[in-house]
Amino acid sequence: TDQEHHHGTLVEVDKPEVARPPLYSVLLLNDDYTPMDFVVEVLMRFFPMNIEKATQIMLHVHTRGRGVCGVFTREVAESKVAQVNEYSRLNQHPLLCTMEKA
Ligand code: TYC
Repeated sequence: TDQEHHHGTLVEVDKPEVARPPLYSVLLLNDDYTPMDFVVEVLMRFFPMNIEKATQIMLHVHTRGRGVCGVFTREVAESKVAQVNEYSRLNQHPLLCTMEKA
């Protein structure tokens, strides 16, 4: 913005702005087979939250089909998705995690 300097001179003064990285929502998808307690365990293990919050999100996904576990920068979101899907496969559950631009 223009500001009045001494001697009545106008000088340009810009507020330094910090770039905010694009954010991504990490989502859990519902399925008919993954046990509810496994979904709650996954939420607590990979998205630090208490059992009450994890149960609330699990029930939201169960009834609505999908739900947001958290919002992260792209690289963190990609890492969460990979870890959750690997952990689910390892435990032989079809639970799917994905991400989309927030
Ligand atoms: N629908 C599953 C059941 O009835 C529970 C479930 C909830 C599965 C959330 C996946 O992301 C999910 N056992």
